[in-house]
Amino acid sequence: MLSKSMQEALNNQVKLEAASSHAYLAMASWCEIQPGLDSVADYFFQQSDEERVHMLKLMRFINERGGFALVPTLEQPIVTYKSLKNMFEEFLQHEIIVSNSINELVDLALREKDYATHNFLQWYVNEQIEEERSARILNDKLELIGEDKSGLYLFDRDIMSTRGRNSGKG
Ligand code: OFO
Repeated sequence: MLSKSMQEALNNQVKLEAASSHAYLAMASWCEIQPGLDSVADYFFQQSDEERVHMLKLMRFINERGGFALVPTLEQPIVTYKSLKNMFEEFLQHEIIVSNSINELVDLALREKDYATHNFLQWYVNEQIEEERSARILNDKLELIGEDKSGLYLFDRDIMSTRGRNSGKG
């Protein structure tokens, strides 16, 4: 059985995962209307779907453990970006926020001696290692490419192959 405080903290994480899904959907849509970024758009459509899976996994766990998973209200995310680089920086910052939030949850689970939730959260701990790593690699690539158009062409062409271990997980 979840404590009230753990239930509330997990529901906050549900909201953060939903907000991530929303933010990446907005990134996908923005990329789709930019010339030559079709694969980057696909990448963020998939990323958005993956975040929804993270949200659902949490919701099912909350309900299974005797709590009540709340469908959150969401604000409109950032919908336009001044550059692709700027958008990827936002992506990394967002993942860091999510990782910190997962760490807080793990900390709470330990303080409450809630080992079932602690065990459940390990999947998210591992997931965040991968997500941050992917976001960092993509940011580093864009840093190298700079304004080089052929580099950007290759970045778009190859981005789906960087999803690797992350894709389809849930
Ligand atoms: Fe839910 O993993 Fe990214 O945010």
